[in-house]
Amino acid sequence: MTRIEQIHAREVFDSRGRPTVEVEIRCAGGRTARAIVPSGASTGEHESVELRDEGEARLDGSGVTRAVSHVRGEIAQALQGADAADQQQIDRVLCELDGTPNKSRLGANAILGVSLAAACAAAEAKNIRLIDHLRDLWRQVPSSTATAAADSAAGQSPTVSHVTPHESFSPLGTGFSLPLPMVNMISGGLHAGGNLDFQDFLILPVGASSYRQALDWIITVYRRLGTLLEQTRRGGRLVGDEGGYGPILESNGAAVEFVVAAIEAAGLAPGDDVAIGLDVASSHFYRDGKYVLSAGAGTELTSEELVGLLESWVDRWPVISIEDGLAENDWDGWKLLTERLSDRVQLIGDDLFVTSRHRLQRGIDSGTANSVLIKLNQIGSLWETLETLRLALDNGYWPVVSARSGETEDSFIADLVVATGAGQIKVGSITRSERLAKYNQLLRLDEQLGDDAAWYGGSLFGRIRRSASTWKEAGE
Ligand code: 2PG
Ligand code: MG
Repeated sequence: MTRIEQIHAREVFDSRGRPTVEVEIRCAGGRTARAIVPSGASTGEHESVELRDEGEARLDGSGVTRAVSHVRGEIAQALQGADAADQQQIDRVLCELDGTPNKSRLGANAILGVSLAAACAAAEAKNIRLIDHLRDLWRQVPSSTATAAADSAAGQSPTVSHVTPHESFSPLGTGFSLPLPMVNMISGGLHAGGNLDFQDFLILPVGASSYRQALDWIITVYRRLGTLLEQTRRGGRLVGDEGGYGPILESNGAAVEFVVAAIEAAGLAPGDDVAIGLDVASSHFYRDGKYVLSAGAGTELTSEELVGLLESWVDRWPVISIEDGLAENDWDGWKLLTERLSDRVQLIGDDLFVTSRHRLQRGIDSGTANSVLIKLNQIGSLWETLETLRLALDNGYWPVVSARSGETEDSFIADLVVATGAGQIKVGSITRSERLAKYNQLLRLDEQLGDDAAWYGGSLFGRIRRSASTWKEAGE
């Protein structure tokens, strides 16, 4: 019943009105399912390649008709009759057919669309929930040591690491769990029209006792923040690509102050109830070895100075998570950041690792970062994404499953994060339907799974979770 009978693709549009790939797969027996591929704006240079119709006048070359025709042609032919439930084999065929290390021939958007639609179609054909099928797949993913040994046998990067530089929360990855959401409140960088350099100022409801309570808190903080920003009269309620506010403020730090004030205005305790996260997305303002900040008076910082700035923020505010604090190729800067802050902060590599297990392995071997952002379209297939997730958990790195700034109504990652028990999700703000598609699906799963799904909340941060009094004292 899971034998693939037909693969179809079409061009649809994402939340920024940019074309993207939708794939529909029909299995024997007639069950059909589809998936839509997301797209980033602050993309890392090591990401898999999203194929666009560059050079064409239509939609300024942003169309994806070439990727779509690859699905309808070569890919459909290669996978005719394949077993949609055998994800590893499907993704292997896709990667081999493409034949490049970064999926640039057929396009990672074409490949991922097929990869995800296969998983959805297999669930349909088996007549089970997507989440149950994803759990079946997750259980099939070998330990990272076995995968590395297979690489080595195939003559590829034979690194087998036994280093455990950080310790994440051990129940992660072992059963269904509802993720702690990390939610964008204020947007800057490439996602908003304001003046802030840092891309995301987020909140993590670490003290919430359930997923639903976490959402209630987030929505309340978001509303209070809107009221506070409106009073500034400088782009107050205007929003960025992910629905976070995109104001003009006097400095990047002022954004954190507003978020802390909004948490308090919501009647919650900064640090104990709701902690702060940042996505610095620093690769986009890294030029010639310097971090060039333009908010406020503007300044240029060395890696060490930027680490010092971030450390001062961690002392001053309840910052528990920092993503891409340093740029994608600044491994030395990252090392310093890790040495200085990994005991107190979740340090997420996004552009740094691009969901590649090879880049993550380099991070593990060199003791860099302690967390990895997991974005399906960075690597471009479901099976490879699961392998990276496995590698992260095997080595004590916190995984954070993430959407892209260009999203759609597809809620696949909500099922993925619960099925793998990865622990955290980052989907953007709490407004706009392409974001709510995921939050609402998590509400459904929460209800359906009941006691079968764990809620770890902030306890997954273990020893790095500090109480409000700790950061207040340190900042004084
Ligand atoms: C990020 C993502 C999502 P983009 O940097 O983490 O916020 O942005 O999809 O533009 O890369
Ligand atoms: Mg990022």
